[in-house]
Amino acid sequence: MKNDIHKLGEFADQGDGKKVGESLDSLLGMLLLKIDKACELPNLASGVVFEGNDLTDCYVLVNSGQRPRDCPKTRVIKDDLDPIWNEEFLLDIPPELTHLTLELWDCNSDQWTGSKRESIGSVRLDFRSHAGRWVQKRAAVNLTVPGRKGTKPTLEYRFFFATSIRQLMEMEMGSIEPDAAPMEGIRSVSAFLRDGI
Ligand SMILES: [Ca+2]
Repeated sequence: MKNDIHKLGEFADQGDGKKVGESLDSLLGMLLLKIDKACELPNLASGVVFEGNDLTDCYVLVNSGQRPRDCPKTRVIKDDLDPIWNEEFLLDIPPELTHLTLELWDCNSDQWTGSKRESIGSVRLDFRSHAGRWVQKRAAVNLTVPGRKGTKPTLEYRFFFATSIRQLMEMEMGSIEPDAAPMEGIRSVSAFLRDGI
């Protein structure tokens, strides 16, 4: 998919309007996902011998059914119950995929004992009903551990699901997030169309 877009960018750079036009409506499934932040997370680091400033070290894993080690993930934010990531992902979406699961994990690698990571909870991301536009969400986290009293843990993210290259281009040209499209190919095509086929 990313190769197709790259090729399209090359057609645009070569000034080949016919090939650009033919490729615009070719079908694809591509998701731009930006994981902004989480709020009010439970503290999975508490209860050990030394508490001090040791808090949950959270990262988010984007699960589309692959093995965990193949899934994209954010960096770990250490000792923070309101972590901010602001990380972007560009994902090829196979036709049979109905949703993604955003999994929140506590990375325990700084502790002396215990398992390497511990589940905090998850959020289901249904992207198919929102094709062709930016969607911004603040979703309740389905916790797998007890929450802190009086808190409602949330995960904030935004996404754009494109089912055609034309949609990707419209996103690029009318983007609310100018930095959210790390695709040179699309930029070339956009510039090409602005100058006229
Ligand atoms: Ca910690």
